[in-house]
Amino acid sequence: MSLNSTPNNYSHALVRPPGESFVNALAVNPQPIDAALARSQHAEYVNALRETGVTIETLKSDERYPDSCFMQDPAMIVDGIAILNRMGAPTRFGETDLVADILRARFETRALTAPASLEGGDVMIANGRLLIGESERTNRVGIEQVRALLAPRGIAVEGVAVKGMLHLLTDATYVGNNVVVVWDAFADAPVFRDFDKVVVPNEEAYAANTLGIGKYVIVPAGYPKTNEQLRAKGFEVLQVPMSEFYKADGGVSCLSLIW
Ligand code: CIR
Repeated sequence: MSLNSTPNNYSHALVRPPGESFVNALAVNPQPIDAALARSQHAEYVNALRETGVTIETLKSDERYPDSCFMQDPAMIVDGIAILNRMGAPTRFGETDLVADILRARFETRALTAPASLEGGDVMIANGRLLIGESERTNRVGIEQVRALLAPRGIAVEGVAVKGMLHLLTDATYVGNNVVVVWDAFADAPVFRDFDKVVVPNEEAYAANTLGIGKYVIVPAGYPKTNEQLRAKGFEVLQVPMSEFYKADGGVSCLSLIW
């Protein structure tokens, strides 16, 4: 069976603008965050999403959860079912409940259970393959639970060791047409062998996190070498200012729960 056709045919995105508490978002190297600027950057992100033609549903900010604008993490939609993840970061635990009812109303759902941990930032759906990073946020039990859930549907899960970065998608994203955008240091990983690659140079490492929708790729603004390669492969590049989300270790894929 095919998990995803070529190009990435997404039609829906759920987003949640950052609240005031976004200034307290998790970060490996915390820097002062401007919440108002983050909100205006988020609005530009939503404009870019709109340009791709997806239907956008915007949820209310939730001050209890500083990181809850990163909608990619608490759930994932695979093969028409919604999997409710069990977050790896304790301060983000309640975020799954925030999206559970919305997803139950639209999808058949499954929930991961303790001691699993798994965040959507570790999940790459790519040309009929489902790669899941084993990272500080996603453990082997989480990967095994997804594997067991999807095996009856004929979907195989490939585990990928993730070291020195937050999530698998921090440094590699699938944009459709068999193209993976991958940070140079990670580009030779055997798991990417069969993909066509946009190799992101070290000085543009943040640009490895992208969001490919149809002929478009949403990217953080200011990374010309990556953009040039994407255009050479026929994609239309939509740039979004992301300085405040960068400070919170999040990128453009992280801001949407997409299907
Ligand atoms: C966190 O550490 O959980 C957030 N500050 C960043 C989450 C980024 N999400 C993603 O890559 N999918």
